[in-house]
Amino acid sequence: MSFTERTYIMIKPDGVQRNLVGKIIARFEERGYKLVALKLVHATPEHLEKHYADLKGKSFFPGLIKYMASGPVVAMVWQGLDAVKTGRVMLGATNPLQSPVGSIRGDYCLSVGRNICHGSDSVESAEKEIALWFPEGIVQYTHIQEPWVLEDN
Ligand code: DAT
Ligand code: MG
Repeated sequence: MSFTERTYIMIKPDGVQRNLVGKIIARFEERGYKLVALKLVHATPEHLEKHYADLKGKSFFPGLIKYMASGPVVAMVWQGLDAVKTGRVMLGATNPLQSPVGSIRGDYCLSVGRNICHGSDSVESAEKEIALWFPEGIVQYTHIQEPWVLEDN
């Protein structure tokens, strides 16, 4: 577990259309994570097929790509202690109906095919996803809250 672990978090087109961008960003800010990259992007199907390459062949894959390409997404990288695993806990389960209240999916959505957000499932996937969505690199800066959030950092 690293203080500087990074995860790729994405607000999907339904999250953008439903005006949930600010609320989702606020959860990561308030938890103590550091925003190190962010952009609004209308991704092509080809780009999304790379992002979801491990799901190619699943029956829902074509619908997933169509949904993800249907409007802009907010692509972000958040950094901090245990960012990958804790980020997934903050999102909730893949199926929103199985997501606890208090998680993002548990509070804001109902359907697996409209589950408003994405989070990397491992440090290795996070590295690949960050390279795919931010080939220009992430932003380096000192965040003034760090010593107030992380002990002995
Ligand atoms: P997660 O997004 O929780 O990492 P995943 O990587 O297994 O889940 O799947 C990626 C997305 O694909 C998921 O957020 C929604 C969609 N999806 C997964 N399983 C599905 C299913 N059984 N039916 C419809 N869409 C599904
Ligand atoms: Mg996944």
